[in-house]
Amino acid sequence: MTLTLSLKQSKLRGWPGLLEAYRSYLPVTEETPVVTLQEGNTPLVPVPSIAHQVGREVEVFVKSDGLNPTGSFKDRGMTLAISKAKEAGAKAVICASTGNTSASAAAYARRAGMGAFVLIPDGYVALGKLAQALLYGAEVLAIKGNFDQALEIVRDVADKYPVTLVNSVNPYRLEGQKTGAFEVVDTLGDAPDWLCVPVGNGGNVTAYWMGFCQYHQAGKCDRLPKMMGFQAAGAAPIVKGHPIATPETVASAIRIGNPASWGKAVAAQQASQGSFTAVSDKEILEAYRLLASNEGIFCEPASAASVAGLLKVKDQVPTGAKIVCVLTGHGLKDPDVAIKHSHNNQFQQGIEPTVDAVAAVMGF
Ligand code: AN7
Repeated sequence: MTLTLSLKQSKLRGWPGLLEAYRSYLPVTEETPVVTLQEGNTPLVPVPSIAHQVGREVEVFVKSDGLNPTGSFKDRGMTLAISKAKEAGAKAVICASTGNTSASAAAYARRAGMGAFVLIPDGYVALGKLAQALLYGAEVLAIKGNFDQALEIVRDVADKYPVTLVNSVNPYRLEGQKTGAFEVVDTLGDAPDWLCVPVGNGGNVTAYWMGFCQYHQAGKCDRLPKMMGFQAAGAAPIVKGHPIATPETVASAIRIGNPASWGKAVAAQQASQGSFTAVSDKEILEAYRLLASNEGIFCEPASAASVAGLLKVKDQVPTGAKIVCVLTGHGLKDPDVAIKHSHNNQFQQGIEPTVDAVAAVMGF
């Protein structure tokens, strides 16, 4: 009787969220209030059609981080950043964002009973992300400028006023995000050969590397992966080696010209003997459609840069390699791009509401 009850209870409780699951690897104490939406524990899904395109008997998986509570990997860092802000007595947080950070900051701040201010580039945030920030109850400030300008402003505001900055320059963000690497190793039993990741501010590529190194030191994996970072060609400051004043790409999440974690991202790439490569919007959209129509996986355009990148540099892949591509955000974040860039012959409108008319269009 007691046993049945406790089993039932543990099933009901389920996954506890990242701070409890990886407590001993994270900078938390008994005093830290845990602000969680039970983020993390996202699936690592095989994508055989992508592996087939690469060839060489490789295995390719995608880390579906769009299945986090607010639909992106940002929740991994936000659970820790907001918990630590609450522990320190913060009443409000602020961030600049291309969309996902604002959605995540808003959700976790409100859950912690704090105010959330988010600065976004006016007109360049995907619809789903804007909808989230508004409904979660953030103060949304759209500036007539791009993400890089918004980040400069929030850094200054957080210096001058009593509000905590939760962009990835806040060290707790990357500490939380490194759990993505822990989960990959926990699932595969070791690190992969390659970790492919889209790069905007360079925070995630840095955090994954931190996670793999920490797990390696703890004896949880025998090897370390090459970190393969991919930027959109119109927003590729790291690849080009200089800031881009007016970044442009269909992948609005990574429309960033002056990455906050530039130096750390390059250090991770060098230490892991990986690389940074640019992918065109056309290549991003091809991978985006391929993942959806061949694998049933709907990610946002920026996330597809990881798969587009893998396909672009597939000639460098060692035979039999295990590769993980991080899909950082959910496809529903950006319905406009999905509708605009699906194949238009798939959507037939104005059909008469009769069986005969429908059957005729179906080709019967
Ligand atoms: C889906 O939300 O910068 O290289 O303000 O939303 O760690 O910046 C988002 C970045 C990749 C790039 N994929 O990660 C923001 C923001 C998605 C993203 C990135 C972002 P970083």
